[in-house]
Amino acid sequence: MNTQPAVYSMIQSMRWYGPNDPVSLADIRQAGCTGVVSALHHIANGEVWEIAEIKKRQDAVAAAGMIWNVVESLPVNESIKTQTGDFKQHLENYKISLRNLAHCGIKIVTYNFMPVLDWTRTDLSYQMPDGSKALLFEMAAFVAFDLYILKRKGAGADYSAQQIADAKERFAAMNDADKLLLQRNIIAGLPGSEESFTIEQFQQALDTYEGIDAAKLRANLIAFLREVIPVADELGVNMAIHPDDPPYDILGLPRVVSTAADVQELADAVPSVNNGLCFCTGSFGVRPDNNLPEMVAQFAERINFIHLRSTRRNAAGDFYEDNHLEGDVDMYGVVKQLVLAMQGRGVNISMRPDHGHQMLDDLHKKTNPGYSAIGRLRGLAELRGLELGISRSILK
Ligand code: DNO
Repeated sequence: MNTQPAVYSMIQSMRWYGPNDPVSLADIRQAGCTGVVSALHHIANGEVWEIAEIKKRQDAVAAAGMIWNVVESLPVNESIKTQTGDFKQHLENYKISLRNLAHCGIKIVTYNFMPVLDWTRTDLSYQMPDGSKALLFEMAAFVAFDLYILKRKGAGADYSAQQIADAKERFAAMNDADKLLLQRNIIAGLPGSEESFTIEQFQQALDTYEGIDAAKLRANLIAFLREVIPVADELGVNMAIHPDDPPYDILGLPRVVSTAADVQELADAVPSVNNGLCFCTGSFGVRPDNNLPEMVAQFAERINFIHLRSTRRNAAGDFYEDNHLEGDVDMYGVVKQLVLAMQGRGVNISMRPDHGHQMLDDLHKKTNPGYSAIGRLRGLAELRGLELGISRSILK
């Protein structure tokens, strides 16, 4: 008889953008993954994901010897976030897509509730000392975009005199190509973002949030959860909201999934554990007031999906994506809490190494920013070793 207690561990997964992804499913499998995180990016935001389309993606992943275990993302239409226009129809569509996914056996669904923009960076090829390239959020460049390219009304009131002076100096040093690139980086849509804008379209999108403050956005999010979580409960689907990246208001837009208190409010409003979290260390970790290991312990029962990466910040508010085990994130503390959470719940939770540096051979290839093969492979390999070491030493 086997008397060894079961050891629960993270299900190693990687994001795959579909057939156009320069990283192949075979690459992902060779990285050691059993899970593939994917979305039907070719279906317009807000449209129903039909079973046939879901099956096609699922079959492609299965043919490569893996499982499509997590949807990232089933996007929430802007009309739902603002509660305007045809939002009720979009809510219905969302529920139908969830039913169709559950019908196919895909039961972890990630989404976010960030207004207009998804994740945001200013520089997608920030040179690291070792020659690899990372993603950077540089505050002075971001403020310069807001004040001098977007020229958002009232933007000046959102920044300190120092931030404005830094932005002015930064902008003065940019040539036209730099300005265009900065604009593109911020609003043309990073991989996985569902939207891409010109400056005019972007301003129009911002205008739709006039009068929507954090309280209103949170109320709209809770209204969304009250509609969707009962359906998830019925289907056995684990929803996983992705935190704001970066985790604070930007460009006058409120953000309401940035801190432990934010998450707790959502949990209190809709207690089902299917109202869960995508625990993204790279997003939460940008704020020094987020204690990540403590947050894992606090939300252990509702962490339905995990993104592991690290950032390094400075006093000016810049941050770049560091190696997975370096930077400001206490990755040891986080993984230890995750190992404990999984044993406590008796589940394996899906995890993907989030982003990675563009390095080695990938420096000469076209890659999706943050989603090159080798950088993520390095991250995954390090995280896998960290987890094994922790489990072996604490689970006697
Ligand atoms: C960035 C990603 C995000 C994430 C969405 C989830 O790399 O983590 O784009 O997929 O915010 O809805």
